[in-house]
Amino acid sequence: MQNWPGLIKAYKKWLPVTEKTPVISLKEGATPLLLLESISRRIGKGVKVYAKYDGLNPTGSFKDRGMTMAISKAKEEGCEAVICASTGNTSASAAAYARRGGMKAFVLIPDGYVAQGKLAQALVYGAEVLAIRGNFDQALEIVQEASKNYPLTLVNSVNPYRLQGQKTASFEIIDCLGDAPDLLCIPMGNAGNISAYWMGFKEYYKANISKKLPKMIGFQAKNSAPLVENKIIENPETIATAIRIGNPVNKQKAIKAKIDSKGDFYTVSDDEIVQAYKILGKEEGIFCEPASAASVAGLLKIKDKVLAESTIVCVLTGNGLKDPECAINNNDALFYNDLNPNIKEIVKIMGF
Ligand code: AN7
Repeated sequence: MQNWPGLIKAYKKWLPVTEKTPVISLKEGATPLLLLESISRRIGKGVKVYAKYDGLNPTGSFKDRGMTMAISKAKEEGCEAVICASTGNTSASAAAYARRGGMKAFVLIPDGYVAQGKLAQALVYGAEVLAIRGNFDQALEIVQEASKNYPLTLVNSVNPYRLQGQKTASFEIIDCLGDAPDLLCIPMGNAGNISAYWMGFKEYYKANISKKLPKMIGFQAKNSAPLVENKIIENPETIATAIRIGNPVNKQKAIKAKIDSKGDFYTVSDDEIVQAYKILGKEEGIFCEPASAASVAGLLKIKDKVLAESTIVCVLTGNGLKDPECAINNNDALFYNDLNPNIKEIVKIMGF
């Protein structure tokens, strides 16, 4: 859409904003819903699988949907500084929107476990980056405490405006498909996004804009799966650093979404994530980050449970460019280097 105004303006009657709310936007939202032919073929049974490619938001992740709302409301309330803990994407998004709104951004990250692209963004967007010797869960405890005691607005997904903004992804899916899908496959970290999607689906359903509600299928990485194992994981580990989270703050909301939608939660191994990541890249032309590939990896894993003729949406939460190290280390490409600049040698390698 050429004159897309950003999601707050596009969906304002569904959002807690008024004429007085200063809209801080980078024209986020309106991301593509792409048919995945290769993945659909792998599932078979006449199933149609789509990707909601939210890695095409302005800072490269779905966090921008929540951040335009959280930062606009913070600005409306006179806030001068925001704070968040982050595995990377929240910090990039918070920094971009806070700075655009003329506010300071303090971001706490687990030192050594944030993908390079995300760290680069937080730095360039002008955040004050505080890397701790600890994991995301510890960082979140600190920012929750700090925001209680100091003039700082917390913009993690405990901030209700975050989920309000993020629910618009469900609206876009229904606006595009004409109804809700049968299954919504989504990676879970802090489980804010699955909760937000469920809220969005319910709102359109209640307003009779959609005729059905999807089953919410959440996926976590195998050694970072507190929601599947139903316990806090003290030392979560996974290649998908975005979802390396052991104690999700939106646990109760996510469990309710699962139960109310008759959905389910599953784990996927790092190998399964990398497998899906590669398929998306080389067969679909879609470069997402490993955490995002967890939704497709999970769907492939549970394909025998999928009903014939279903419509399925997998949420691709972040852009592949966020994590170049993962890309360089996990691909099946033929890469010849240190070649002589000689046409005969070059075409010989090409097989001519
Ligand atoms: C690409 O940036 O928690 O279940 O601090 O970056 O709503 O937490 C990121 C989470 C999925 C999980 N995919 O979403 C952070 C952070 C990507 C992510 C998730 C994240 P939630």
